[in-house]
Amino acid sequence: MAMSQHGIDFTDRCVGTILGAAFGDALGAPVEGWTPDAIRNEFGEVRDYVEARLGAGCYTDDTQMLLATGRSLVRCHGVDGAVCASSCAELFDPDRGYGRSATAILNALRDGADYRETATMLFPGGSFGNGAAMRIAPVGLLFEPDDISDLRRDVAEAVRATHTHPEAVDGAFLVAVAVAGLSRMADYRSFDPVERLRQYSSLCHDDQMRARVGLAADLLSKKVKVDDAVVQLGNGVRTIDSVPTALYLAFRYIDDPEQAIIESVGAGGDADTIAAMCGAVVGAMHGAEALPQRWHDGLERGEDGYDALREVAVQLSELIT
Ligand code: RVK
Ligand code: MG
Ligand code: MG
Repeated sequence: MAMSQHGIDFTDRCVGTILGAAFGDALGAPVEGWTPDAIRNEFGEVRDYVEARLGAGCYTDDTQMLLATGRSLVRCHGVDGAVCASSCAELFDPDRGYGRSATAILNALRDGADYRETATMLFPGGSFGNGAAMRIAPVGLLFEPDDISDLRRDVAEAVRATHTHPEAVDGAFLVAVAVAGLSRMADYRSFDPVERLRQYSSLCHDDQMRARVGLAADLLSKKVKVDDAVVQLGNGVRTIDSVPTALYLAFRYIDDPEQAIIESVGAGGDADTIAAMCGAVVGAMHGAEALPQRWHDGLERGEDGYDALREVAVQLSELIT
């Protein structure tokens, strides 16, 4: 067991980050695009993997890109934008449900395009989708929270091939900051989630992101009902409509990682991605051992499945310890 200077099992936190994302993705995928009401009527709560197009327990583009990003960090001992891009392009399986712009860019990268020129291929201002935030957690693991001066630059470089829009970069940066901080924190009771969200809000460069993360802090401090908070925060594929929601749910249920992920799936809309981002954050805080055994057992196996995700997480922890 690798104990970090903070007296925690940092390896388990890294595995919790990666698997938390994968579990959220695989749990949310079958209800991606559903309304919260439709999910409630069909399942009550989604507590387990259910059958879907790819099969029960199968993950989507979120985890595929996160795994590719993690592997590139291990290969380069840190962020190299070109390698992040080529690693994502290598693993790219269009069947896993990628966004429109992401698909076009990954195909172009496979055909040899320069990763510094692809982000605006489809949308002139770049994509504001949450595809940067959904895959960035491994980068957060590499940073000590009291030394994040280079984190924004590394995040931007890691996602540069697909996302340069300030909203998308803000979202990825906040997920990485949350993972950096919580993966090193001994006890979830040692921080004030409302204060933390306010701090995240102040880190945003994009005005809309700053406002939406501020709203998440307000809703948490006023103890607004979760369903109402999700309506106000959004559940869409746009970064402003999903990253603040995922952070809100992670902090609202920071004492209960299983419920945090279940509630994120229940938010509907971009459920796989909201639950993946929330899963990375609560997994960073609680570690893999704290996540339900049935989710470990049911996740897809195979070359890039459960064991591969664990392996890259352990390798990431070894870059630090
Ligand atoms: C399918 C107009 C824009 C836009 C812009 C819209 C997977 C487009 C994952 C685009 C995640 C979609 C998600 C996704 C991750 C983005 N103007 N519309 N400037 N920017 N959009 O292609 O990796 O589910 O409709 O960049 O960010 O599970 O198709 O992909 O939910 O957002 O996709 O944006 O998406 P992309 P991404
Ligand atoms: Mg997905
Ligand atoms: Mg999604």
